[in-house]
Amino acid sequence: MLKRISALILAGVTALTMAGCSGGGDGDSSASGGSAGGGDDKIVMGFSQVGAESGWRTANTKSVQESAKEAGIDLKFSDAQQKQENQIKAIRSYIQQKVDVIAFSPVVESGWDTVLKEAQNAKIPVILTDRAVDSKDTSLYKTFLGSDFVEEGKKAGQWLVDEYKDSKDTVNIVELQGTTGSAPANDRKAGFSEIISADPKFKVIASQSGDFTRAKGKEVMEAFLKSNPKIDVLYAHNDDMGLGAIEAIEGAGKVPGKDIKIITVDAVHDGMQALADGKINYIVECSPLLGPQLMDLAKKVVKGEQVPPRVVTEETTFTQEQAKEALPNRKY
Ligand code: GYE
Repeated sequence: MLKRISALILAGVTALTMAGCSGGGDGDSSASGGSAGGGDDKIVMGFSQVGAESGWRTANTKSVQESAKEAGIDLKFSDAQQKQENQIKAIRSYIQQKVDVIAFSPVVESGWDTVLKEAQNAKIPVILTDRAVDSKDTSLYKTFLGSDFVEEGKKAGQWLVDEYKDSKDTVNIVELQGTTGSAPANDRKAGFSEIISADPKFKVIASQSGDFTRAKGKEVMEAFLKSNPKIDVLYAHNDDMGLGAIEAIEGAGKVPGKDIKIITVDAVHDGMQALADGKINYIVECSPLLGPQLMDLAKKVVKGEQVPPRVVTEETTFTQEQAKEALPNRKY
């Protein structure tokens, strides 16, 4: 008798347990499981891009958009046309839309504290990509992913020091700076200057912004050529300005790469082509392919996981010979 009762109880408990287990999962499981774990919980990222000023930027935008798709992240993208006020507007609209994470590439370094505070108050994590901000309060963003621009400037300066190591003559340098107030313009100038200032034969005789564009690079180089009869070297903070300057140099009847040596930064396709053709002498690489790392960081940040405060991109440099070899396999 007792045996029968306990057997019945056991059977009941088992049945209940099974019912409990299968509650949401049996029969209907695909329906209920589908709605709980499906598309609804996709991470939404608001991304504010600087603009479309250069080949680098175009490659960077493509990398971000493609990687978001691959990572299953819903990307809201806006182009600020090189204007800080447009970026601030975009970030405010992402806050209003309650996105899961905001990423942006700040056009200039200063003036971000207020809007970053607003994102922090709304508990939306922020990731800086490509360019830095000068905010003292580093808790305003989770991490900064991008190149070491000071290092890039130093590499450019070092090439020059090596190239002219056997000469005692003065080397007249003109510099085309990137967008005024931007991290890459500030840092590429500082790194370069630090290296070349060790030898007084190097003289920067003119330095002006070409806003990272080809058109401006050409325009400013034309002015440099008019007011400076002897220019030995051009240091351009990106390939596009260098390419614009090449047009100006050729227009003035001089041979780029020979009469005037040219160093640039980025290593985008058109720059590498000009390097392989002998019109540029040296390029310091700056990788625009930040998308995959950005998406990984975004996933971690949204989950509340710790991420390193600074993620530096790995980069190299190219001589004319190296450009010829690398060109066929270049993705951008
Ligand atoms: O070098 C330039 C672009 O911020 C690293 O911006 C980037 C720079 C890049 O316009 O071509």
